[in-house]
Amino acid sequence: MDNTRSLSSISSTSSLLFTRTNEFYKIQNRVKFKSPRALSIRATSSDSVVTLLDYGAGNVRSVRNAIRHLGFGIKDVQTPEDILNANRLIFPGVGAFAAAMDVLNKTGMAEALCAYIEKDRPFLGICLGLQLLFQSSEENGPGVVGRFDSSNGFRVPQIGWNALQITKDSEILDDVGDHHVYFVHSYRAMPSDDNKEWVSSTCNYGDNFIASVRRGNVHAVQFHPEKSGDVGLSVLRRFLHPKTNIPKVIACLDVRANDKGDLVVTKGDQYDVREHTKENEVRNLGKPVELARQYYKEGADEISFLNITGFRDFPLGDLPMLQVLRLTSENVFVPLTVGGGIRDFTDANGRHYSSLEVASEYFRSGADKISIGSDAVYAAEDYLKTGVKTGKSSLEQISRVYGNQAVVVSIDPRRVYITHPNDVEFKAVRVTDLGPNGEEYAWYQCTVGILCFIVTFLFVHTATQSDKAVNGGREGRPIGAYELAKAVEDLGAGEILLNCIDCDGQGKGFDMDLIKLISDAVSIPVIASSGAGAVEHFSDVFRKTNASAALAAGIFHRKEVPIQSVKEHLYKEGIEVRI
Ligand code: 1PR
Repeated sequence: MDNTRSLSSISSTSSLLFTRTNEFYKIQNRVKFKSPRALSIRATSSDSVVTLLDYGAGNVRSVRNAIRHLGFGIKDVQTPEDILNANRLIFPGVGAFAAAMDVLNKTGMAEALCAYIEKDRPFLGICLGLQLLFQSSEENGPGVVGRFDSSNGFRVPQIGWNALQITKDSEILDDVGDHHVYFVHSYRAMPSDDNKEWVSSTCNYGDNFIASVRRGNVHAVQFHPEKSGDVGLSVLRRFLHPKTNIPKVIACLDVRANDKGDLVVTKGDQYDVREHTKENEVRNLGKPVELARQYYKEGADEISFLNITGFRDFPLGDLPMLQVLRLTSENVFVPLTVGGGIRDFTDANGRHYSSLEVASEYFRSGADKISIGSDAVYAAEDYLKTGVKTGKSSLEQISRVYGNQAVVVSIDPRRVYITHPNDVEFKAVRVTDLGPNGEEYAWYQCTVGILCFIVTFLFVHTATQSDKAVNGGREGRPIGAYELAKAVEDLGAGEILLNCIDCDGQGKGFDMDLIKLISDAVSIPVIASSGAGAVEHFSDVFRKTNASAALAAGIFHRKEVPIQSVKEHLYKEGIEVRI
């Protein structure tokens, strides 16, 4: 080791991570909201660009590739200001400690890094990027970095896979468990009483050394996540999609043309949106733009429009829907999601529209995110069959162009009870409430919208009222919600809207078994949907699952429970909300 000062010692206080951030934490701890584990909510990242500090001392190509693979763009640090302006900074330190500090000092990057870390801005140091946070071996004080001792028979450097002992909740290591991660290093930082508060994992190679640290938004790992397979990618993903403590309340407007051709907000019971009268008309609960404005004023954190017949009726033919978006975005200043009918389409004149064109039209009209339902099911089925990402599905194409934060996948599953989890090839859960014949398990079968021609074929000339056909016009597919969620995450979805046909419109609460299953399975945010009937259902879903947001429709449309009441209830329950 040399005597070049570390990042922790170049600032006027002797140890950046120990001293200054302690103050920060004292302040944070005064915040009055409770933050139970179940409230560790993931936010959608509005920023899909990561700042990378590559000071040119070595090859960080794999880190770049891994970041891009996860759907993020890269901005390279050119000046110290780039560090200060970063929203999310990755520092894959390479080379020797002394040489690295030398470059960082000469370029003014070291000071900028200190200032950045001191402000608790999101930071991930990798390998040397961890060691540089510590004081070097020649200095006194906590966090000493030194060379491995080779006298005890261990070869130095350590080059290979090793397991971690996780010592505290670090968020980014949530998927690591017993999996091995890849190390290549001769020096390591040693755990001590002084640094035990922020060591999040250790590893043993001759002796116990620090494998990762976490202090607020500042993370650093000694191993190489970009070389550690899927589990390493999950570490990067969890850093890029951080958890926050602010769950969202989303108002959903299911829209469709009624039988007179007017675009209305409707709402089904288990997806049946028709009144049970002689006329059997589409239930009409109001006008889309007006309701969206009202919910925005009442405090909705996001608004979703689902064009529920879009899959069978080409959505670009549905110009009123684009108009709804344009008008709503004029004075509704929260994120707008629009879904329905996002797929490749050839119209009656033989003109082909790609799903990307359909999505682009939605974005141009004011949508912040698009939501894909049926087409994502087909894409996931193909992907699971072949194991190949073709890059051609609507999901992949749109997330490649607009970023994965702009792509929601809407899942519409139906509960199928079984007596034993091995009865199906899909992931099953033990259900909280037994099935009609005492079944203890269920799997969640995904469904898709039925295309026009199929309905026409089956129900001669009833295409315009295909939802009069069974099951709200939906067809079950040979894929479970769990398998779909994992597959679409791989294909580039940035968020999951998790509906449940059985609970839709029932007002009895969300399907906790389903939401727990999916929100634990993926690391992208999950929106719990279907079944909200009372304010307690919202606090329940945030406490008992890892859902990032809860969506409701009927109770808002029927004015049974205003959005403010939901927010007030969550606040009273100690759940942080945007007021
Ligand atoms: O398949 O890409 O065209 O997308 C179609 C979209 O339309 C999907 O997102 C699908 O969920 C939705 N959809 C299709 N048919 C219906 C229907 O109701 N017949 N609506 C439908 C889905 C479900 C929720 C609903 C919640 C909350 N609506 O989003 O708002 O269940 O309701 P609640 O609080 O009243 O219980 P594609």
